[in-house]
Amino acid sequence: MSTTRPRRHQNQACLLVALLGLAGCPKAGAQNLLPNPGFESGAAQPTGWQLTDPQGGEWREPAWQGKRALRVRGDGRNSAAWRTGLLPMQPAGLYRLRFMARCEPGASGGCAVSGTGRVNRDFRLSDQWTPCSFVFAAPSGVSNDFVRLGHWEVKGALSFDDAELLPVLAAHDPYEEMGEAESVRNGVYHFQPDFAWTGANYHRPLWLNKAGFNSDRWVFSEGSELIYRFAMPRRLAQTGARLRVNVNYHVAGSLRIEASRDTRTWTPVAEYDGQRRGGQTNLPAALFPANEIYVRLSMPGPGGSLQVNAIDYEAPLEGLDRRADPLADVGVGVEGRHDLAAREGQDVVDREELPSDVEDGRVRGHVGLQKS
Ligand SMILES: [Ca+2]
Repeated sequence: MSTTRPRRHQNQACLLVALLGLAGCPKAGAQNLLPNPGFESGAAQPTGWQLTDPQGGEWREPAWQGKRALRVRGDGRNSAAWRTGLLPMQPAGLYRLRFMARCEPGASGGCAVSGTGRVNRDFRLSDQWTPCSFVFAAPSGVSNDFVRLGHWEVKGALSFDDAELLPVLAAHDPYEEMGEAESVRNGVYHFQPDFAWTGANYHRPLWLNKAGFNSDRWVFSEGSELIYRFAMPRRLAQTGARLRVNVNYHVAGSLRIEASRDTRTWTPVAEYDGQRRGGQTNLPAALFPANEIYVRLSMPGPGGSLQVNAIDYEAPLEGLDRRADPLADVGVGVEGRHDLAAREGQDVVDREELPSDVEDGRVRGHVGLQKS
């Protein structure tokens, strides 16, 4: 295994340069989609931002930069936020929300909340100004949403300054044809996402996103639907598959799990609810062998409310030489939804590479996230 490692990393570096070239020459920077992001403009109120509760905060000094910052305040039992109007976000687009935040002296409990109307991430803050950031996928079919910065059940005050919302490109490792949370080990493909990662609800296999998200779990309500597409490296066939889903929180309703080879015909796989909070199931054998499998999670009927914090998938692959490092020399590209080259002409001004790793007999994918 160790002999393949230097070659892989060298290839990776070359390809990255090529892809950055395709993306065009960086300009001064991509446009921050947030209004008045330093919170310095305005008369009685910061231009472009308003409080959800007029008593829930202030616009005042001290600031991280400039003179003013946004502040929210609570009694330990309530919540409040500053929010923008509707912003022109692309359906299914990837975005990074970044801001500076801190607890004011004496604040305790609760957490900072941040995100849009449909995607949230909590942050625990200290009394020092700290950069906070995460990347998320906007839901499909939603072209406008607001951004909010606030608190949940904090006793005391939190401050925010210098906020930024930028479109992001996801560059998957084209040699491994896998992204974050994907791996092949001993001839078996695994997808084991940790939704607390930098990219929140985004992973390469995510194909349709019509659900809410909070910090590290999907939030399902009436009409929510997720589809993951599991297409294997080198278009290898899956000879079977096993799915594990966990409902970490349940108020009402049920979660329906189905599988498909083509998104037209769906086969029931499982249904989970308050009594049966998830489990591990083999997908129907009639679906295999298959080059790609779609898995749909949806909520039938009205009035449902539940959350899902685990969606693990594994599939044995046909024709892999298990004696070798299984995917060390893959060189065939597979189209991804956020393929960097497919969005040629967009500006790349920054790059964050998340760790990739190679172990004996195991290749783990990674994804780089880039501002555009
Ligand atoms: Ca400021």
